[in-house]
Amino acid sequence: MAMTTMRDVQPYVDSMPLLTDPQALRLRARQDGCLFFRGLLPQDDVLDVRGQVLDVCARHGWLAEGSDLMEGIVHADRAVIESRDPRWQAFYCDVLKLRAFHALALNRAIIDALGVLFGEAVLPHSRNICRAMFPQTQTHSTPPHQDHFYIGGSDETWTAWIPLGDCPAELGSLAVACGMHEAGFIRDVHEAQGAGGSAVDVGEETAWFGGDFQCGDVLFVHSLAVHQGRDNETEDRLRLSVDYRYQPQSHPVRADSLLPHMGWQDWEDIYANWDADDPLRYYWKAWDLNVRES
Ligand SMILES: O=C(O)CCC(=O)C(=O)O
Repeated sequence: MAMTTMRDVQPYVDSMPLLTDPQALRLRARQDGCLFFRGLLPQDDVLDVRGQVLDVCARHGWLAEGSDLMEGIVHADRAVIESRDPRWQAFYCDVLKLRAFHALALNRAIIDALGVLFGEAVLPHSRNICRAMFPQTQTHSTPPHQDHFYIGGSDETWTAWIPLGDCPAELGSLAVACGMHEAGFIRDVHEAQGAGGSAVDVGEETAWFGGDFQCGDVLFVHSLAVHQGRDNETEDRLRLSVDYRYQPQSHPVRADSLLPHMGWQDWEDIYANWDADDPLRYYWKAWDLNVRES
């Protein structure tokens, strides 16, 4: 659905200086329901994934012929929406096979930052997600939602939202409703167009956190924080981003958080062209986890 109107948008506050002060970091996390880190990731690592995902886009005929790959300029009149559309499925299955896409989720800078927040070992879920949002597809912008609705398990689960490259607000970044996480889990959820397909209502008087992202920035969103995708208002640019989820390792985790996103392939399909002894394969099996079916 087109994004909920945001009359009051406050800029994200950079939490980089709090990484050496766990108590202050946890206080901000409790208060804001989100944590923004300017330049947490090395830009080269993010751009490497961007290039590989755009290469998949190009192979699927999504990009303007003759354009610079890294610009992500879409083919005129082409708009593929995240759905069961066979064009989307074919693209997405190829993206999920990219080793670099999964490796970025385990980047030391992310794990270390969340280690400070959790005060214990971090469990990165392996159900990593990539989003590709075409320009002028506002009716399919991600509706306001809480991630706990989809993830279950521990509500101390955090999503890292990472744009694959610079992402000014007009390209369609992510906005977080201030304070809504404090009300707990919202059961009043209705069907809506856009990633996930479900929405919660947010009043127009609600204040939001939002702003421009630079390549390397990371936004962590608590599983009860209400957030929405912003409309991609550019003329011809694809917005690429990833969602990776994390929780304290001692907390219960729902089994499907460790399965490939969408369920269109299994890990053996994804790992087919990876080295047989790649340490990223089934990395979570090295830990004694409290895995629950629901
Ligand atoms: O990138 C988006 O538009 C939505 C990402 C998101 O909110 C999520 O995966 O929970």
